[in-house]
Amino acid sequence: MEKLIKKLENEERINQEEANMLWDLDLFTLGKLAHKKREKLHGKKVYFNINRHINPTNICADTCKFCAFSAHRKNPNPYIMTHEEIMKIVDETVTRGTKEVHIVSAHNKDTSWQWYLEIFKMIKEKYPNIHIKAMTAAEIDFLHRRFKMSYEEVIEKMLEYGVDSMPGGGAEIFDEEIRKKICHGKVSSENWLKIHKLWHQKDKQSNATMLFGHIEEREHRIDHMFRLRNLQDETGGFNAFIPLVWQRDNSFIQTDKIMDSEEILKTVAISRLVLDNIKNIKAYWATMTLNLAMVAQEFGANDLDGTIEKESIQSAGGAKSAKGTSLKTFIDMIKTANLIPVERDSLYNELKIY
Ligand code: V47
Repeated sequence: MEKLIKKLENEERINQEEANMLWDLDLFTLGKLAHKKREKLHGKKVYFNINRHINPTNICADTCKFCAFSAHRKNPNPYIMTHEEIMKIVDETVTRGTKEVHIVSAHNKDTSWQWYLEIFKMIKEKYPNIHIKAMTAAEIDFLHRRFKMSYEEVIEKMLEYGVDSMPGGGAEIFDEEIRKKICHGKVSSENWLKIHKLWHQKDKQSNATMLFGHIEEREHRIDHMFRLRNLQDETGGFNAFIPLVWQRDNSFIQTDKIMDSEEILKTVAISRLVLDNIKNIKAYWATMTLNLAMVAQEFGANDLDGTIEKESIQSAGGAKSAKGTSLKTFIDMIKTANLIPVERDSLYNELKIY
């Protein structure tokens, strides 16, 4: 273990076997190593953005067992927004200073591919400066399967219709056995990675998530991180890694395992140490609570995500994030921790240091 710690202190790259050994370190040793790396990259800065989440439909052809947002089974309120309703939300949020709309839909068979993509064109025509982060690899795969379009064609259309960057959703856990149990039929791990690679090859950027705390084991998280690190070596297109803590209410997964804060922080810290080629680790406050996301800033993370305004996916699973948070809350919490609040744009350019 001492050899491994030395290796990390010297910022040498670690292999998968070594990464799996890191779980045996106590939280504070691990946290110290990750924090050192985080400080080297970002100093005392904590990044966030002012954004709005929009989920145009919750009617889903897929049946992911971990999901409480989909209207497929447990959520009793199926909906699909009209483009006018979406535009009204965008008009309102722009007046409040939003700089990014993060648009993620369920996989709705009763729509056309135009319904999905024209949302972006409509927003871009009216607000060319608003960053559109939209279309998870899972949605791209759904349009490909439903409308017999190749991944390349869907991506061309996304570019034509105004998508600026891709969110990291749909990655879940790459291990094929676990994936089969929690989201059988959804985009495969191989295709999730392929879609992001195609997007990066267009000189575009994206994020990568990992859903954890359900039925996966620690080694599956490490495997997930290594598949991302390998692709990032090839393309360099990932902006941020986002470990999403699974919210368990209203779900079809049977497990008594509870993810405690120590395990969440260890996962964040290990991701900072393994993903030496992804600059930002996002402690997504909606799945961690704002308090733990702030603690995570001292265990390797350097970002909180955004103000969100309305959050529907994690809050359906029990998170207290339905109404987003305020800029003032972010600034107060970051300053109280003796860290520096930095508002960023969607691609991590600094906009304002508070
Ligand atoms: O892929 C679904 C996850 C993701 C639950 O790229 C759940 O900046 C926890 O990807 N508990 C969608 N997670 C959200 C997402 C995201 C969020 C914030 C920022 C970015 C970004 C991306 O939400 C899905 C799935 O993994 N999810 N249900 C749940 N019960």
